[in-house]
Amino acid sequence: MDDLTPLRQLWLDRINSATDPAAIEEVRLAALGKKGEISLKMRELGKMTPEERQTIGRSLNELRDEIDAALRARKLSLEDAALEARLAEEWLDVTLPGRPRPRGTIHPISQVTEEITEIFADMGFAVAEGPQVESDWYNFDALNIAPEHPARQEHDTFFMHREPGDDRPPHVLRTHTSPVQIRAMQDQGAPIRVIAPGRVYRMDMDQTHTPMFHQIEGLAIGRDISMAQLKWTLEEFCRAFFEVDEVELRFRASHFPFTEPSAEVDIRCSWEGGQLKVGQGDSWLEILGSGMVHPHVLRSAGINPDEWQGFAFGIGIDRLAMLKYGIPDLRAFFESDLRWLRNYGFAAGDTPSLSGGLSA
Ligand code: 2U9
Repeated sequence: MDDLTPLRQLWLDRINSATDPAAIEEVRLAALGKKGEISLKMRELGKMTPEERQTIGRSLNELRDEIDAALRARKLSLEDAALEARLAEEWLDVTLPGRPRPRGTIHPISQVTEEITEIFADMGFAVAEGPQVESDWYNFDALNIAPEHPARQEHDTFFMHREPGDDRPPHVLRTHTSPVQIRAMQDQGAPIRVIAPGRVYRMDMDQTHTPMFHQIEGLAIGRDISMAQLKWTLEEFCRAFFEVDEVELRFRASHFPFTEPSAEVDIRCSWEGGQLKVGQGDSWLEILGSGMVHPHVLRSAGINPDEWQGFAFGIGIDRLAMLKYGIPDLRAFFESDLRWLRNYGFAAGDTPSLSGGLSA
């Protein structure tokens, strides 16, 4: 045990051959761990004479310290080398041009749907959804539109295919979102306050019609809900939607099978310089239809009309989007023209909110 030089060389070689931190740890345990070679040798000192213990003990202590220092130094140098390698691999050229802005935009119809939904949600209306393929009962009968009613033809309905010999009435592509409110009343009963935004379908195609378009309908049923509350609700909606302090609405008597009385609603506006200004001027612009829900409709949805009453309204989203954002051509909404979408689309993340600004 007198000459520790070969042992020293052996461990220093092993340390230098270790190429990663795990190998270093392995060498440390084999040399200096509880059962490591150097530790075992130190334990043997106990069996030696005091003279031997003094000389060999000192040499062993020196060797242990040297191996320990070599292990630490090797570990540090391996870590430095690993860091260098990572830095070399992950270098970044900060002089490169920035990434282009994401090109996707929010479609104006999605934006306007969100805006309208936000306004009514703020007034306590929950959002309801339902199927786009409906039975004729939900789309027509429940809404007081009898089979022979001319409204069935007026709606230019798309009928779904039935197998030959299947004489059941065909399903239809819903012509309005009203079936959603029928289902909501059946599910939740009264009182109820919901809005139903979504796609609707009518077989119509010209400058002002597309076979698929978007509606948002509202329904509020309570014990004594009246036309007065309908008027206030719609005024609040228009103020918020058109982002003006004052609006004036005009209710014109109309007829819909599902409401009685019924009214079409116009808003005071001006078209000065070809630009729509809401709340001032001498023109009137029709913006929606509304009325008190017909007792037959309430009864169809399982609600007793002697106990409950309320209002409903229907808004064409596409037309409102055109009016608010000065979009001249309805059909462009559905042509997927990227230049049009870049021009009229909204930045992703600009979620409309009443506190943060609807269209800001
Ligand atoms: C239930 C009861 C009544 C919804 C209503 C209108 C009047 C209306 C049009 C607006 C523009 C359709 O997209 S549009 O062409 N809608 O004029 N909609 S009252 O009445 C309902 C709905 C559901 C259960």
